[in-house]
Amino acid sequence: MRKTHESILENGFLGKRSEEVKAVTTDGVRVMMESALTARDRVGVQDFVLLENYTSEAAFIENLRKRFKENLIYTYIGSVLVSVNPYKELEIYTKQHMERYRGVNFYEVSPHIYAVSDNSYRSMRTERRDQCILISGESGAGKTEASKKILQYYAVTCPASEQVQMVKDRLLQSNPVLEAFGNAKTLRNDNSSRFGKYMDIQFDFKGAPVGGHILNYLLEKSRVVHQNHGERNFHIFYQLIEGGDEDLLRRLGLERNPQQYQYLVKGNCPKVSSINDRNDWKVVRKALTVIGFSDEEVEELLNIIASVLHMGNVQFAAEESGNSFITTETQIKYLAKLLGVEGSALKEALTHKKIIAKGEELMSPLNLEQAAYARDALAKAVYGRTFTWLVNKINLSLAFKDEVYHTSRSAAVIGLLDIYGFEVFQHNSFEQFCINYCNEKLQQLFIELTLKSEQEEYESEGITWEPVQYFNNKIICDLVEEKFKGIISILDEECLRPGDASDLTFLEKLESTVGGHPHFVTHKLADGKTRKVMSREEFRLLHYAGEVNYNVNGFLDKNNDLLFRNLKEVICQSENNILTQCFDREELTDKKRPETAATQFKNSLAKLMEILMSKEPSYIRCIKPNDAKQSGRFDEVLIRHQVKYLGLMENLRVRRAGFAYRRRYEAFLQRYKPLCPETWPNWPGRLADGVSTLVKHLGYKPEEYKLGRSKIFIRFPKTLFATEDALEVRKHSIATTLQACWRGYS
Ligand code: AOV
Ligand code: MG
Repeated sequence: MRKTHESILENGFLGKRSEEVKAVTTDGVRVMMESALTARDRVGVQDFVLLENYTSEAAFIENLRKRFKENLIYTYIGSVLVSVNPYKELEIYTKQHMERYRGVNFYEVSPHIYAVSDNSYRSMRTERRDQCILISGESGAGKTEASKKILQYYAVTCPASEQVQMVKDRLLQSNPVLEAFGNAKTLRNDNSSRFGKYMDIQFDFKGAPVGGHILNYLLEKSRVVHQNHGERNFHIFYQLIEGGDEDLLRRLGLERNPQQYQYLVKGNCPKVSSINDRNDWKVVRKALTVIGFSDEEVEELLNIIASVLHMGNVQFAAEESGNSFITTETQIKYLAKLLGVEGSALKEALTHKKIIAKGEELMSPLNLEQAAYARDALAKAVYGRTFTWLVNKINLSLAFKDEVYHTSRSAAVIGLLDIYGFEVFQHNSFEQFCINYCNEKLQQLFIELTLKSEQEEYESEGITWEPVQYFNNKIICDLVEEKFKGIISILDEECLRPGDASDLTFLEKLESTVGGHPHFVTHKLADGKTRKVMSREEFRLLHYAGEVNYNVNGFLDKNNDLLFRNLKEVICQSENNILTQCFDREELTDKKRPETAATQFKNSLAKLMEILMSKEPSYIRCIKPNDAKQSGRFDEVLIRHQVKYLGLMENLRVRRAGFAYRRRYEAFLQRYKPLCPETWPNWPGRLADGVSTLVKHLGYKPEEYKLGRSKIFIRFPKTLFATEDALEVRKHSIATTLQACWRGYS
């Protein structure tokens, strides 16, 4: 109780942190105001809501800059956490910090990712409602680091038995494994997530984490066979080569030099100063054991990883007829051994395609280009499916089973969403198209759940206020995903169309179908002339976060994502247990055409949105301070751009116009009714009248609250804190009375 008051005086409403203010006495109000002002001058306010000039973007940026300079990377907009990547290790993630945030009211302590984590946790516990934490921001802004910090917070602060400790360890250790196989160095981020990840942490009735489940989204498989200049393949390849011991490498037929492997040399970037592959290998190897991989499984997994490297080194030459043949026998030998398949069958499948003519099966030879294509398709399929297997395997190890109640349902979950951020490169392809579309969807969800719903709520509750204008990106989501006329539908149509369909016919169809859309641009101008700055192979989307030119080259292929049937047949025969699980023989007899990659992605995102909508959301909006991955550099132009597209100013205006806290009448009355003799133990009349009586009794002033149709809206957090304190006092006095009675009896 005392602690609460002191911290309210020291912190929240004056916008300063306890450790930043030296001369504060709780009874010396004048002293406090003065030091608060100087502190605020230096470190800014900890909630943008407290900015005097809250509609000014310049004031917003200035506040961010002040705080960034003081290493205060977190700031609130109400309950939304804005985080600026510091690009250096800060001493703010210790166990002591975690303890400081545990069980404390959101506004009482300085902004921190732990406050958001704790707030979600407590809402889950007290309201028994599933939560989710949505982390967004562009590539390199700090989403993945944020999600790891949250997980660590739960692992350290939640109660644990021996059984729970094992779950915590597994949850934590799933990260290095998934990052090894699913992250890579890009030009934007040395540890860029190349897959989307949504993880449910499941809690039991006591609030202990008892299980977890991961959903993964579209891995960027093309990286397995090609990397742009300055980028790398997935970390695991370099980790294995740098860190694997001599015996292991000998068994896998690998040399300790990434430059030996065609699939690793494309980006010409074997070493990254911020990455220690050898150490990371040790971490990953240990993590696999903690998660519960047997030695055999690890061996089979590494066989597959090594086989991909050997695949990349398979070379072809052409006979006079143009038919290709394999020139690298050693590679085939290793491949046959590692994949557990017939060498000759593999060789044939890499250089031929099975066709069925007049009911008869024929092997048609492939030319050089086709053979290389088949090889790369195999490498991508093997790696991609192994990644999915890995996620499933981790899920099995995290699965919650209640031995007592024989149920796999936990009491409640907290979901963490960490996807690939919005990205723009010199050359953008199908992968960037999917990644940026995913970010559009997430922004749409943010708008639906905060800006739009907040305004709608005021309306439906009959609370008067000024509407705020904001850009709704639904129009771009529709452009991409609408049935029959969206870009994905048109792409699928071209993929299914027999005959002369190609990437360029796809582009032509786009022009004729969505050419007039305000967020779509190609080299063609409306008057038939051409736009010189754009290539004839590109279309441009005006995304919420900026313009991106997409080169259509490879769109059809990547969307079709087909593997020649005879290659599939060979891999289905594999003696490697992981591969037999990944390549099911039933697939060979299944006549139905599988869904295209983009449609699968679209459907899985739609499902994800449903999952997120069903939970109570919290938001972390990550900002990248500069493009050089450097600490201490605050690039104003870049930051202003992000503040704009993340809609932070609109967010602030909606928030400022609104109320800090709202609760349904029944929940509010249920909790606070002991504080008023007229509502205790039960209020017989209308709920709204009960709440009105209660707050009048508590001395709420008219400007502090409003009563809507079904909810009470409280403008300032301090009003609520005072009420919470009163409740504490009341509980305490009841307990003391009970104890006295008890003593009287005994
Ligand atoms: P991202 O997840 O948002 O990008 P990361 O979380 O991987 O970005 O952050 C990029 C890098 O920034 C990390 O590797 C760290 O070096 C640094 N960093 C981020 N947050 C912090 C922090 N709180 N403290 C210290 N360093 C940090 V992407 O996955 O590319 O969209 O797709
Ligand atoms: Mg990431």
